Amino acid sequence: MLSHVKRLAGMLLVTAVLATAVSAQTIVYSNNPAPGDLFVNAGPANQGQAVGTSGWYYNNVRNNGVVGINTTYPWNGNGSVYFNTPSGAAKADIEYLVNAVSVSGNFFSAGVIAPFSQLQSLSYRWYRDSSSTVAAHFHPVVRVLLDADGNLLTTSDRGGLVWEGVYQTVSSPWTPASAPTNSWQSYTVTDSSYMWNFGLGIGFAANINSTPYAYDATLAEWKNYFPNAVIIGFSMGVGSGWNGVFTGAVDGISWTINGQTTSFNFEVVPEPATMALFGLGLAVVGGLLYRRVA
Ligand SMILES: [Ca+2]
Ligand SMILES: [Ca+2]
Ligand SMILES: [Ca+2]
Repeated sequence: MLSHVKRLAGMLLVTAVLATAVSAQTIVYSNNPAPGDLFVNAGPANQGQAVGTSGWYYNNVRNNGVVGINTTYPWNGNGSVYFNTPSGAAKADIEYLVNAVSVSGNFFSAGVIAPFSQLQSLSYRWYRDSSSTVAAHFHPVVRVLLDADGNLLTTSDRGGLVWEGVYQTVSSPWTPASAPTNSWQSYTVTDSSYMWNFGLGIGFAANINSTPYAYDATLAEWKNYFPNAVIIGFSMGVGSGWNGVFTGAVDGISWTINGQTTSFNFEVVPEPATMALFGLGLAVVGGLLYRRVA
């Protein structure tokens, strides 16, 4: 009798420890049960959709771009964020925004995550299916979304910095000409990583340092260039002018700001049948406890 109680207590302790370890990584569930989500917009105007109340949004989707947490390329569980874009102007992103507001169906951040100067690192994982016909260096990018002067009341200085493997000619483990296919790739952006910009009140791919090339400014140089900037979101996505089809996925994004790491795992919401089994399991445990007490 006592041994049973001890064993049960032990199991509960193990469960508690596991729960603590997992909680460092927030799971973002799809809106729909398996096989999950496929958000698509056929029109040319950017459209978005909230992923539950997670703070993540399918966003900037246009020209038959597709994005959704589904089971096509599972990573660390049953799902990941699937992307598919046909050739041309198609685009699809998934973005973490603060107090996001919808403007004609596309979402914009209305809040601040942290001062840009406090961003220490950013990492994510991506997958390129070998069926993709876009140029070999293309893969899902990761972006830091910024308000350059830190004043949210002025919006013409909004934009972001983009990390792309093809520009990491020094630090990349793969040849710039070709992104690996059919396998998950993990990359970490640090102060020495090269990033290029869109928006921020300085145009597209601005050259902010003394070298003639526009794509060789490091994250550290950008932080020095915009000392008052604030982070208003993070973004991952594909497309926009890619000549050819892209099919792939992203998952496992995390960022470290002022010593605090925030991580996400995108998963497909358990099916009702699975939830029923889970409920049955709880009922069995409850029954055992009840009998033990009785
Ligand atoms: Ca996952
Ligand atoms: Ca501003
Ligand atoms: Ca330069």
